[in-house]
Amino acid sequence: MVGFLLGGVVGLPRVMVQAVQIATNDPSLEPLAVKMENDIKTEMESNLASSPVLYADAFDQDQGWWLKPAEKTDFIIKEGVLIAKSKKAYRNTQIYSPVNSNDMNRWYSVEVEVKSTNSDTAKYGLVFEYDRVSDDQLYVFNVDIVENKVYLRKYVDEWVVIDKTAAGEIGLNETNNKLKVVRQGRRIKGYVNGQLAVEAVDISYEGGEVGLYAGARSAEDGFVEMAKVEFDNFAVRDGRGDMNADGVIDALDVNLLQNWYGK
Ligand SMILES: [Ca+2]
Repeated sequence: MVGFLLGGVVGLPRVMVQAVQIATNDPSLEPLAVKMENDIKTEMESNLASSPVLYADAFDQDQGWWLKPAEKTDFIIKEGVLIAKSKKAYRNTQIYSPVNSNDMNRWYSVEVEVKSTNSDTAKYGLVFEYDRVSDDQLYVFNVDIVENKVYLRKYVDEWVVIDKTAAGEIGLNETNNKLKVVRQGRRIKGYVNGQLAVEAVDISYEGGEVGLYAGARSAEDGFVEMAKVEFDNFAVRDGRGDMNADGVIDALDVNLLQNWYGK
């Protein structure tokens, strides 16, 4: 009976799904609702750590990375790492992987190891949900070494800071840091070396391409111009299979999760 009810709501308008959610107050359905909520909480705590790897890259060879054209920026894959270069003040280098998150229902994670190799003045991080065609949507999760801060930003006609925090324990020159973005429905979380740094509820985009970010600071402000940043062990995990109670993602799961995370 319960299975039939769940299957029956797939594809119905949102208002109908919400009506069914109200109906979970029915005592006969309560155990399922509790089980789903527990599963959701378990998944939230896991931060997709055990989800299957959709794409992994140790940069032993070029698997199809591409540079968003920008003056005085470049990258090279050699000796097992990807090296991003930015040779002009405020030029940010964006390098995209072959992965697009469009199909993952905003339920995935992106992680990488990164270090600056010629100064402590670089910015570096991850880009996600970039739209190559319109070129006007993009999230950036990055460490700013000069400011000693961690940022979560998005581009909607202009740059908007969604969340920021003090950087905490960050390895400086020649020291690897592990960065990770977790997208769970409406929620975005950014981790530095396993510690939650920034968090927000934001669904500006449906999905998009994921990749790497590096930037140089202004020489006029007293910082060196050129940033050289080294990335390794990039991975994207697909969390969709873990997110629901019955092993099959459907419209009810998505709505429950989005509502739960939106609170
Ligand atoms: Ca490597």
